Amino acid sequence: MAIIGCGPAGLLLGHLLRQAGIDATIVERSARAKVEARIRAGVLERTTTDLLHRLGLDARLNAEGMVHDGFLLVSDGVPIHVDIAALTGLRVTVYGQTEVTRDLIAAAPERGLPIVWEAPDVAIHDIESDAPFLTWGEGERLDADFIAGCDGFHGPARAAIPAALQRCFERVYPFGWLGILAEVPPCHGEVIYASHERGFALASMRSPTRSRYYIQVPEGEPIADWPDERLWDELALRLGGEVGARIVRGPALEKSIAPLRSFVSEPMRHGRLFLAGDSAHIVPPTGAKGMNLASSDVAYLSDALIGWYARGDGAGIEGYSDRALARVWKAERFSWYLTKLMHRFPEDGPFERRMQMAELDYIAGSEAARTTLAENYVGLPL
Ligand code: FAS
Ligand code: PHB
Repeated sequence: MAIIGCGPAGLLLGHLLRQAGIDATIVERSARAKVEARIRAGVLERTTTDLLHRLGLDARLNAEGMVHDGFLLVSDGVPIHVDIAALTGLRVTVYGQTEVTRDLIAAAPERGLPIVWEAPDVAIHDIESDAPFLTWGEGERLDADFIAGCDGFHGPARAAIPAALQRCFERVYPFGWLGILAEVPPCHGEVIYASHERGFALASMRSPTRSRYYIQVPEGEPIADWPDERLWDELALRLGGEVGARIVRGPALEKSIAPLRSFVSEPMRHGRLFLAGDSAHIVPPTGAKGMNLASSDVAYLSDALIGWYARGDGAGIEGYSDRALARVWKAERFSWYLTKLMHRFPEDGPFERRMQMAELDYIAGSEAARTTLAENYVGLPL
């Protein structure tokens, strides 16, 4: 098995296949230090934590992960608690994607999972044959039975599927998320999603002493316009009330703007090539689904490949794309819905704002509405 990309999708797939005794090699464009330094997702649904438990690579997750029973929606300063544990019997764990990646990379040598770092110009060959292969650098080649494109949104795998067979769906949002990571205690014990006249804000964390915050900013906003103090002021305004007043300020360890888009490329398989994770789909991070969708893709794909290698059963492989996409589209819907509910869109007027406020007011008063939110947030069943 040849895997392109050493993010959560590639690493989880590689470890699951190795655990089943299947040879797998990860080929990664970047240096290990760069991959391990990325600040990305923060909330793990059960799909991801179950895989880490199954792999026996959850020691640090169990020791340092923060299990949350719920999250908060704030509408113009008024909090709405969504008690996911009471509503679904399930919880989420706050444990940075950065840490998951580090744990999986650290375990690779002992699990017999080779990672080729800094592989330039990875190219995909003969995926319509039963002997596909990768090439890279100066004459490097990896022959495999299958290739998994776990190479993210900008990798080469998706482009290897013939355009005539590909269907892409995309919504680019007219704003991005300006994120800050700071060594300061969180302002609240749970993740907060705040809807405010001035725009969306999110309060999250990485540990009891390290916080992660975001605010919605117009697309193309220069980060130079956001010195730390201005960002802290805006966060206090948008989170509002007691929570905003409890924000502890500190210097940014990392500050960046991520664009937001919804994107799906169908199918997620062509011949001996499979797509998993961001190579096939992107969600706005509002629903905390990005990394967790990579996990569900990999759960399906590893089951399919194990069936093929162990029993010569091709049903899982044939059904992979449809099965993965059924869950992808439900996560796309939830992420799009929560993004539309919580953000201010430049084209929206007073009526649309009232619709958002009425929806939040309905959620505040309806256990059925909060249950719908909760069961999507904890992750739909595989
Ligand atoms: P990844 O992008 O993580 O990994 C792909 C890997 O492939 C990378 O290591 C890359 O270097 C490698 N690669 C690319 N091209 C290659 C080539 N040609 N040859 C070899 N290797 C190649 N999700 C959330 O749930 N919450 C968040 O807050 C959140 N914030 C995000 C912020 C940013 C800036 C970004 C970009 C994404 C964010 N996401 C978030 C989504 C993110 O977590 C992804 O869903 C997750 O990383 C998906 O994992 P992978 O599919 O493994 O892709
Ligand atoms: C984060 O902690 O980075 C985070 C949490 C929840 C989200 C997105 C990001 O929905």
